[in-house]
Order: sequence, then C-alpha cells, then structure tokens
Amino acid sequence: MTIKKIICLPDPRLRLVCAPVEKIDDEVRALMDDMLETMYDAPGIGLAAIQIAVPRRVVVMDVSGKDDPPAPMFFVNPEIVWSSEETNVHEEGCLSIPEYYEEVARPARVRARFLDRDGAPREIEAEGLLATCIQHEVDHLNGVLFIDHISRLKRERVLKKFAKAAAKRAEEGM
Ligand code: GNR
Ligand code: NI
Repeated sequence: MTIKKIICLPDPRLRLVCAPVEKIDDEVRALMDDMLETMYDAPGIGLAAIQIAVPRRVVVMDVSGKDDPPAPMFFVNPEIVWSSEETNVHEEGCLSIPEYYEEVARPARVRARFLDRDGAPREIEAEGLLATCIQHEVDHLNGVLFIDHISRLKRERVLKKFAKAAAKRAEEGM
C-alpha cells in the first residue's frame, strides 16, 4: 500500500468524467488499498480515485466515529438511484480544496447501487453523514465539486484564491 499525492484545485483533472471499471481485479483492489491508505493519512472520510489522479469510477469511504473501530467501505461504479425530496444542510470540506469549508444542501437520504470490492452488486440506503459523503464522492466521478453547490460569489472567490496560489507557486518555481 502506498500513500499517493492528492491533486487539488485548480487541477483540471478534477473536472473529468471518470470511466467505469470494466472488471474488478487485483489492480483495482490495489488502487482501492492505496486510496484507503491515502484517505486515512490525510485524514478524510471519503476519497474518489480522481483525487489521486486516476480517472476511474472508484470510491472509498469510512464515516465511522474516531472512537469506533475502522469501517472501510468500497464502491465501484456507484450510482445514486433514488434521492429524497427532503434536503439536509451539512458543512462540507474536500481534500482537493484544502482548508475551505461551507454548508451544502443535498437530498437527506439516497439509495446507491454499486459493486463491492469483490465485484458483487449491492444497494444501500444512506442518511446523515453517509448520505452527504456518498453524494460528494459520486459528484467527483462526474467532475463535480462541492463548491458547485454553493453560491456563485462564494465559488468564484474560492476558485480565484486557488488559481492565484498556483500562479504564485509557478512563479516561485521559475
Ligand atoms: O474528508 C472529507 N470530509 C467531508 C465532510 C463533509 C462532506 C464530505 C466530505 S468528503 C471529504 C474528503 C473528500 O474530499 N472526499 O472527496
Ligand atoms: Ni472531495
């Protein structure tokens, strides 16, 4: 297992629509192991493969409390097949948008269909933090970030800040 580098704004790869996994083999399981180790190291509660620059529809999550035993979850080709009308507001952050947090409204409950680590089809109904996180991660697979769900003013402010920081780093690197 290896801790990989997490790509951040304004990296354009975060806007890619990721490709479905055709076959869950040892290579895909090795990717999931690297993702899990990278997520725990960060630390975070979810990670999409594109965040380590792999444009595939693979997600890992662990929303267990810090005093609970680890509870890793693996999702291949996840799809939201049902969302509640009722919404919930949760403060979100993203490892690819470091140190920025904002409240986001999303469906309070969702049903997700996916393949597990062994390639078996599964469905779960989620609420609370699990529902928020799974929607945040499925968004990543479609090139969508949580800042796309906040006001345009706030979003443009964040994008500008990260673009400016990248430009400054590039200049210093010259
Ligand atoms: O670690 C993370 N915390 C988090 C908090 C609220 C809503 C979503 C998340 S996911 C985030 C890790 C991440 O960037 N996953 O893509
Ligand atoms: Ni994220």
